[in-house]
Amino acid sequence: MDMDAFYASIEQLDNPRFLGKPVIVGGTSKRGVVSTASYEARKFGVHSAMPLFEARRKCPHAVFLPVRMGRYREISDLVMSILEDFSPVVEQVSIDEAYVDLSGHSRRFPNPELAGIEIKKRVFSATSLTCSVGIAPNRFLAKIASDMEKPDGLTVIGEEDVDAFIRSMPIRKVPGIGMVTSTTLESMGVVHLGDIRGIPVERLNRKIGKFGKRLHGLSMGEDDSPINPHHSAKSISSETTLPADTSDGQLLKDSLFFDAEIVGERIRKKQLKGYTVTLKLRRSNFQRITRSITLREPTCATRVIYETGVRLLDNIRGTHKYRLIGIGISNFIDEDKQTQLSLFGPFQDEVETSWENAERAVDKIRDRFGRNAIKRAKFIHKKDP
Ligand code: TTP
Ligand code: MG
Repeated sequence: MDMDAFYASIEQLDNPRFLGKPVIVGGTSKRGVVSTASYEARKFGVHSAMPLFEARRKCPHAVFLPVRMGRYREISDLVMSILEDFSPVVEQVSIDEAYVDLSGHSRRFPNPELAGIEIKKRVFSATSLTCSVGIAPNRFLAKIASDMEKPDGLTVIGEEDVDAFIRSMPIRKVPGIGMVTSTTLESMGVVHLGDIRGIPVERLNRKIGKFGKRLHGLSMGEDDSPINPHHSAKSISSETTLPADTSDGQLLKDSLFFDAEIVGERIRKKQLKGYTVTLKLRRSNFQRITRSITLREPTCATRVIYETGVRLLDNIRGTHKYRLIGIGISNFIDEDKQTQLSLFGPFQDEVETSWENAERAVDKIRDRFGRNAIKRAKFIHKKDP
């Protein structure tokens, strides 16, 4: 299941005067990129990840709106909870997309198509938003099916359709195949996914790396990757396009702190802890840089996430100017499964968990009284004590 034009549809829902109009979500500054565009705006060639200035050129009469993450997450949680009524095995893979394992529910849903219809109905009645559903014998085919009749689609690929489907599937539309790989494959005479079957796996591996083996399996309709409800999020991250390119360490760190707080709040809410902190930067020439550190102890503390980000930043910053900075955490474990004790002994452990507890208390205060009810002293301005 994948929601249609997710952020843009929510904006249209909350502001009915935008219904039927091109809506482009992605911040209002000149410097950002498009998060998503309503289907009305897509007709003009606007799409996710396009620089906003280009979107403005293609569709000057569109409504441009900033991202309201909190609101989108609220609706996302509602949709995900509906999916959980259909099966306990739900794997959320992004804010608006999830896999639902209906196998083993053949008594409740003897006809999978009816389950799809029911999911769409329930999502619509709870949110007034449409989604697209793909039903298939495996994960890979379900993903493709969900995309085929967007928006408001429902596509079923039955066992008996798989072969014909794979033969007619253009190779460049296969998820995971980028421009480079599809060009390589096309130079080998591959037009459809089915054409892969005739190529020996070793040759594929030589040409396109280890994805070759998996692709060969997919071309035979084989994909045994399970739907794993515990892999719901593989990473949590937040990033900010700065108001102007800067090499100022303090400005970069303040921006980093803001994103670390968002990441910290989200990981605590999900009751996870993560081992790996990743810093993401984009230089003024758009060059991307990412650096990671894997911690000895998993964390959910904003402070630890932030300080790890600062360590990474100090290692690479130099005199370059940056236009974007962000931070993420990955490599999760469930908080309550955490049994391993600190390698540094009780003292370090106490310091760390006391911060986590303090931050959890801050989360509760903000939930109840709003974001600005409590903040770090360093962010209190003199004129606003
Ligand atoms: P998608 O499901 O890829 O896109 P969508 O829901 O807007 O449109 P559709 O599925 O109908 O094609 O992504 C879900 C949301 O994630 C999207 O509304 C905005 C956000 N997003 C970004 O912020 N940046 C991106 O590059 C992409 C692809 C999505
Ligand atoms: Mg979507």
